[in-house]
Amino acid sequence: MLGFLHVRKGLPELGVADGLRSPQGLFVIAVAALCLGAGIASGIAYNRAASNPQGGGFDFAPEAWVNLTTENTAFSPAQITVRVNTITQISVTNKDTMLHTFTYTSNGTTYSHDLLPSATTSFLVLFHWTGPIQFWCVPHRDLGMVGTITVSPPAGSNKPVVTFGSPDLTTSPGNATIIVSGASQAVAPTNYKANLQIGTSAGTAVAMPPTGGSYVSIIVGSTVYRIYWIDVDGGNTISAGDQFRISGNGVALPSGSSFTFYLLWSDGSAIQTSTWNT
Ligand SMILES: [Cu+2]
Repeated sequence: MLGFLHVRKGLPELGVADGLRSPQGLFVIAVAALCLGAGIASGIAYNRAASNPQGGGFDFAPEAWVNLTTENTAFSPAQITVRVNTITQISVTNKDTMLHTFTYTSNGTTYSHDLLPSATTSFLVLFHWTGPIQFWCVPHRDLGMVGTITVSPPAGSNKPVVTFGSPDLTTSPGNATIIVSGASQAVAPTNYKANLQIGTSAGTAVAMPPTGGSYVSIIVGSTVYRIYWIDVDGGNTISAGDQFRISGNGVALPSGSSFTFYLLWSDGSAIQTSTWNT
């Protein structure tokens, strides 16, 4: 034990404050407690010492992975989702020739990771409460180099109750627009799946698109359909007032058909349906 301590003695001691800002190559975990309601702040960061043959480390591994790039002074994607209570490795590949940072504030503590040019920087995050967290690049925040982490509920739990208004075939002629009239909780769209049935033929459920205005394709029979999510309030979650739009693959829905749109939870269980005839 004395020998162990002696070996350690020559190493620089990194305190918590040092760990909050990680230079390239240092693997940092940010254990952040986020409480939206009360705004209670707490956050700690540790240096992962697994690459150090002496001393302590972390006897756990990431359970989920999120990859981003920075290119042309922008994060891509700018909207990412991290599940609550899930150790998640975020890896950011900086394709620019300039330094960027991945910086966010959780409960009053700011965590910042330097992203060296032409390199990939990884760090671990763990959030205990759901909600959105903004992130940005320190040098380029004013240029709009910002993004959002959505901390989402665990799969298969806290399934929201979602209600639909009557399907609307006139707002977007040739398409069906389904307005979300209520949602018991606002969660990221990737927690949902969607499916479509035409007549008696159903497609295969797919995850909803992660960003407002984008769509997923569902094949029913041999025909491709699109399901758009329109994030009316820009909240990055499916919430009351948002819309689903079902269309053909760049064309109008076929006439003389009966449609059913299924909104499903991430485990495939049913949440809400809407039916209409063209
Ligand atoms: Cu930058």
